[in-house]
Amino acid sequence: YDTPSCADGRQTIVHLFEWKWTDIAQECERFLADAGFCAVQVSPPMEHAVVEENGYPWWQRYQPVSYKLESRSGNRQQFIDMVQRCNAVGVRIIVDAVVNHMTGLGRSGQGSGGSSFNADNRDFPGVPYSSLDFTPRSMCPSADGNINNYNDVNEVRNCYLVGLTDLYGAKDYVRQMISGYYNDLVEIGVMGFRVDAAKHMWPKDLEAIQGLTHDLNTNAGFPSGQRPFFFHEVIDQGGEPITVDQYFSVGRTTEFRFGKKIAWGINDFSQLANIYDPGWGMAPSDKALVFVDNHDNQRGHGGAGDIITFKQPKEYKMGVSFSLAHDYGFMRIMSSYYFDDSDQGPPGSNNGGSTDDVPINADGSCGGGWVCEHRWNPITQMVKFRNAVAGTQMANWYQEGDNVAFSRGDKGFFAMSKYGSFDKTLQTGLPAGQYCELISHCANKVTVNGDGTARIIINNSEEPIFAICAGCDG
Ligand code: ARE
Ligand code: CA
Repeated sequence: YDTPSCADGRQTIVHLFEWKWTDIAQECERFLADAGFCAVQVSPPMEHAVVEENGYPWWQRYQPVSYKLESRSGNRQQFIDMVQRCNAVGVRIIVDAVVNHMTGLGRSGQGSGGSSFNADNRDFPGVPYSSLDFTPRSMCPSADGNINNYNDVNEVRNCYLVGLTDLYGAKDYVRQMISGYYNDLVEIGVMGFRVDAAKHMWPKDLEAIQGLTHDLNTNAGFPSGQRPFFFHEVIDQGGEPITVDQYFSVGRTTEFRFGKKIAWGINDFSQLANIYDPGWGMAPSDKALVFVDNHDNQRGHGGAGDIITFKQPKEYKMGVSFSLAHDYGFMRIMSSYYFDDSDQGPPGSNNGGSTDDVPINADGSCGGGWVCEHRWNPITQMVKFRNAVAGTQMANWYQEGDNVAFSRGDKGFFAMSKYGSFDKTLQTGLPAGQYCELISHCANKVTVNGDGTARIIINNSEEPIFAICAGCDG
């Protein structure tokens, strides 16, 4: 479950947060395929609660009403069309799977697909789930039925996360409904799943659900016998009894400590060494799903604090570029929309809860309130670098003050200078020859000498990043 079935050895996924299926299909075709992205993580595609009172917030999509593919991002037919069109150009789809719970208590009415529901009665006829399918109250040790104490494993996994009705994952029927949802998606052609709130599910229940989940669909271009890719959202920053290693048998885990270490390191380059800190309990590279920020911590939700985001563009470009140059973990890029309020939904949501299209400007950037970090020049270019150096080790580490550099085997060399001016001869580990510097799109040409050294010049205060790789033409 650890290995994503990327086409052509691609190495990076992008979270197109709250994008519509029609826009994602176009983005696969017009940008992501050529840019060398492996896959898109899409917002939860199942039917969700419609939360008018908070202005149709983004988080309504984390409150499932049924597993019908009818959401703010589009309907079933549009979802299928997206998966097929993305697969056709070698870009895979990863679904954000919200299966720990259904909607919050107090909610009832109709979901985004028209199914009726009543959370207080634990009644979700669109699945269907009834009161028998939710974790028995007797199994939750907390006084109010909610999770208050993260030091009690039974409380974290058997009580209600912020009032969300908790599914009883030990029950066969619940496992069948969840794996039925997965199998529907696998049949359509998705590659894998981000399991939301996996910390709040028992690993043995996840294992049972996976056991009922089919191999990837060969008609969608996957090799036969290939298992879906699974990564589990487990916020582990040390200090709690639930740790990422408890989930290694069921796939990868989100490594939230990585984003913190990047933020600290961009602030003080001397802290960029030893980004992978096993002493802190960080997942080994082949178990870690890494990211500089995510849709929660960029707006003060789960795991926030000491995180850099698009709101600090220069620092963010450096943080993401360094991460892409590094050899640790499987990398996810965040692609956001601008917001002032942490509840705020995507562009257009104030208009009755719908979502606007993503317009593309003449210079390749996005308009209409969409940030599109994945289209920011250094980030796009470093995705190519990561593909080119895949499988190599880091070497020739150099750090002095606000400058850092390292090589990736004999395939690539990366450097970064916080204040944008650097001029020094360093060992690149590369074969002699002429190389195109990637961030400048080959405006800078670099000569590597016979002994592997090269004069490295950075002269750019906004994008103070340098990268060359074997076979990369800019
Ligand atoms: C919303 C409202 C609530 C309301 C609830 C029910 O905000 O006030 O009670 O609805 O009606 C997202 C939002 C929530 C939102 C929810 C449902 O973030 O605000 O609640 O959707 O609409 C913990 C979990 C972790 C979780 C984070 C947010 O462990 O799994 O909290 N992250 C995922 C998603 C979120 C999503 C959900 C789960 C729910 O990525 O986007 O919530 O599906 C410490 C602990 C962490 C803990 C963290 C925050 O760091 O170690 O484990 O994370 O504190 O409490
Ligand atoms: Ca649970």
